[in-house]
Amino acid sequence: MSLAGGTAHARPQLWGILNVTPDSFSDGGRFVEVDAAVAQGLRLVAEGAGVIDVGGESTRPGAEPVSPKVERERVVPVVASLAAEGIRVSIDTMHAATAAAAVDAGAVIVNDVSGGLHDPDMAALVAEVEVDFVAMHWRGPSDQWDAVSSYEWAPHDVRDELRARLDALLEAGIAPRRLWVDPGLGFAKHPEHNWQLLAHLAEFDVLGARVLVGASRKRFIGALLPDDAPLDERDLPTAVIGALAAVAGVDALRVHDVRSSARALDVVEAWRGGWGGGAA
Ligand code: PMM
Repeated sequence: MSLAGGTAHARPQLWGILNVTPDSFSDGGRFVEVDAAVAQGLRLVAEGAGVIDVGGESTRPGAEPVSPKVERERVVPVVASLAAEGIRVSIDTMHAATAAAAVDAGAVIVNDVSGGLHDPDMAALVAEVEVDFVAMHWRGPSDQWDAVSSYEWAPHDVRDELRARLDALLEAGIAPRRLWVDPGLGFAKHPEHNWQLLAHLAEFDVLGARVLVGASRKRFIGALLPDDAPLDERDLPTAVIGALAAVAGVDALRVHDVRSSARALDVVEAWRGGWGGGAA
């Protein structure tokens, strides 16, 4: 990530979210489910996603945990089909066994919301298979959030905790160029923490890793809207956040609605006279 307001930004990559959970593709049998997921992944790529982030376990507060076996059965056929189409696939999992199966099926990024803390085998696995690794800021599962969501100053606390994570991941043998960080918006964070993190994304520059931000449709965005606003009304504020994060120099945005975020990045590009900050 380059310095906020600096000149050498590349256009952030859009990572399209593909949740392969029964509630996201509810009707029909297994094949319909896989086909629908693959079709959705292809659609997101057509709209501008450079990566498809496939997840088989919801991390939302109150969601039922699934076994790594069920998670694998959900995601592997989808990962394999998308990878076979030449798409860069990320696997969103906290389980090393799921990550291993997904990488076998063609995934090139492991996105772990626990940053390798949940599964003690994760870091060694990622080091061995030599793929990119997203270390998201995490303070534990959602049933513990009440007890762990206080911060002295979120941007510094999160930065320092991510630095400790990166040290451990490097120690486990993951190459520095493979590492990404993510502030983990909404994970053990109150709305004000999320906004503070977004307003101070440049704090993460010092970590020397690429930065991914996942604000898409999160509850703290919903808090800006009327109570009865449907979920997709969060896409416009999500895209605005993406534009501002792009100006701050982030490397990737994880979003549900790729189309609106791609348009927002087009605006940033036009405004700046092209990525790299050419003269107006
Ligand atoms: N958020 C969710 C799931 N996975 N991964 C990363 N790296 N960053 C995030 O912010 C993140 C994530 C939860 O959101 P969803 O339920 O909308 O997928």
